[in-house]
Amino acid sequence: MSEELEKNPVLVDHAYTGSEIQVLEGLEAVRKRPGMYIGSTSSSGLHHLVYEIVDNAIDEALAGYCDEITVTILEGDIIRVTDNGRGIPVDIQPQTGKPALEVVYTILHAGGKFGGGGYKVSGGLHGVGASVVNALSEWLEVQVHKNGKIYEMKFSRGDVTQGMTIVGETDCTGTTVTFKPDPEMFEDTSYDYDILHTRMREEAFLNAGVRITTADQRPGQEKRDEMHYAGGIREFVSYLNRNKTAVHGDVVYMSGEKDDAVAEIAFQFNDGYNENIVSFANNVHTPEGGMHETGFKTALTRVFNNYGVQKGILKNDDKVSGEDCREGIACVISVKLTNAQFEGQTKAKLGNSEIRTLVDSVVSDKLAEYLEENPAVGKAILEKAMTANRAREAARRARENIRRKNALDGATLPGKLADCYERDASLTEIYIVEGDSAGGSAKQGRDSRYQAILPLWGKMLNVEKARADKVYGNDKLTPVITALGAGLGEDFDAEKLRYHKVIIMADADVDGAHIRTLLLTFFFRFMRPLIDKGYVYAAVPPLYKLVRGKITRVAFSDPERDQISAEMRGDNPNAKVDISRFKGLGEMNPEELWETTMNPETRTLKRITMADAVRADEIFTLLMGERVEPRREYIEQNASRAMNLDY
Ligand code: TSJ
Repeated sequence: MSEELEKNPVLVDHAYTGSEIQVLEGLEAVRKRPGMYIGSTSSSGLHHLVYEIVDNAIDEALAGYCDEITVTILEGDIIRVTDNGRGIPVDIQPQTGKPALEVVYTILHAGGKFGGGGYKVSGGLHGVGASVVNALSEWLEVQVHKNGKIYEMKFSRGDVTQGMTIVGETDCTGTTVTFKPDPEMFEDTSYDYDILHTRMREEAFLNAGVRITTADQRPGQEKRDEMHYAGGIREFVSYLNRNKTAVHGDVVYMSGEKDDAVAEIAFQFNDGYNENIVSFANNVHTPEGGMHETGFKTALTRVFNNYGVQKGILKNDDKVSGEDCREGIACVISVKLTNAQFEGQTKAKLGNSEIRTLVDSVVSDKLAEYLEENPAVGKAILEKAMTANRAREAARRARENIRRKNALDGATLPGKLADCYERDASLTEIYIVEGDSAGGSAKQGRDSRYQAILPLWGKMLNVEKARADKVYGNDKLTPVITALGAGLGEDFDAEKLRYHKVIIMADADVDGAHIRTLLLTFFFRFMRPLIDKGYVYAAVPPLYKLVRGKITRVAFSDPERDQISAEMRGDNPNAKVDISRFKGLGEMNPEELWETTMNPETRTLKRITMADAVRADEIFTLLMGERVEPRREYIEQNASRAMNLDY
């Protein structure tokens, strides 16, 4: 940042920032505590930089001046974002004596998403976040097409390296920002195209009519996707159901507003058993739900019960529960409001109670009306809820039977479990291991003070294709349930967990990925808090063993193998390093398994998170659902890499 600004932080009262007075700090603060501004400096923070920039282009679209946004990953993990809006203002601001463009990039606007305070709404604060991205970029360049001219400005780590310059003429308008995230600030600066693509697809659904293109131009991984959804969140719902069978033709859509807030809801039921509600507040995903989801759920249950009684489908005393009403729903809720309060550990839950009232009244009025006009839809959904109700009753009876037999309450631990001595769950780990031979090595190699081993063998139940009553009492899943000791489904109680690290250890091949997916599906559907609390991990076994004389080392990837091999050869180009591929966990002896995959000092664990429920559900459905073709495609495309559920 410029000398003068650093010594003399200014107060800008707006020009285009709306009414509030912004308290400004220097960009140094951003480099000192990046986590405060972008959440973290891990992969999620790195991707966040892109969202911050894109948000500004989206605001321009919401203001009605832009309908095309392109996000490109260039060679070297450089990001370019372009829009066809009016172009960031370039005129000199009276308060600072600087071009507005420079102010946007060099002055930190307080009140960002992570810095506390609220969140901007469409047409509100432009340029929020641009300075943060600038501060965290090794370099950043911006080009503005406006007034028939092309203006350019360049920065490095927040400092101006080229003041605003006219570099050409143009007959269009728009903004292009190109930046390279600073490797000094991020643990890893490589971008994941799928993550950006998924988030941009969300933005395209949430901002109907805006065409968003993502492109990967890194050599060897070129890709391009154009996303444009005139139907907005209706199309989002169709997308959620794309590999499923819908039980009614049309997506139901409702919207309403009160004061400054608007709510939009779209849903469609499929013939599956899962509930898939994806909610947003001001286009920010709220995976932990909040007031908008609560309002929706309460109203949905009430409307269907009233409707059922009124039409004589539900007899007087019969009631369907909220869960029954939501079985098989795919739903998107999008609310926009001023002063959104994000709560919860990850700020992923909407706290504004006025939104509950708004969503509740929109659903109460509009859904009741819709059902009057579309009785076939009402009947289809209600009958599904009644079936769900009967199945739930059956599951409850099955569960009680088992409970009576004492199988699920932890009193009898599974025979195959090699438990640890420590009783404090916060200190213990359980390795769930595929296959008896790997299980044997793990039992011998472990530290039995705090590591328990549960070998699994044989064919695992695919819970996606089974209703809850089949899961209770399944002989492959019962050992997992009893070993963890916390029950499942509605009865799951994380307080009772016997281990706070649940580590899935499977081979690094397609079969291993399959087992991992089956187990994760099970946790996802029946022990969701386990994933929400971050207790589930995947062990990362090495791929290669390198031996030179008495020295043995292992590598987890091809580049690492090559690097270690070079290191082991050292200055001696003729030295022979013997490289072999681990075919599976079962091949490793107990010491090797301990050293590479189980020793907390040297192992790598990958935490499984559910930040993107859409993406997880997509993979689960694809891999586990009825449709064979998309599953084959997915497996063919992804066979070589481990399943990645991180956002
Ligand atoms: F993040 C950012 F600031 F760098 C950025 C801003 C990045 C990208 C890709 C686009 C933008 C951006 C900003 N696109 N369009 C705008 N528009 C304005 O800033 C703008 C233009 C005209 C007027 C006006 O009142 O005439 C007002 C504004 C806020």
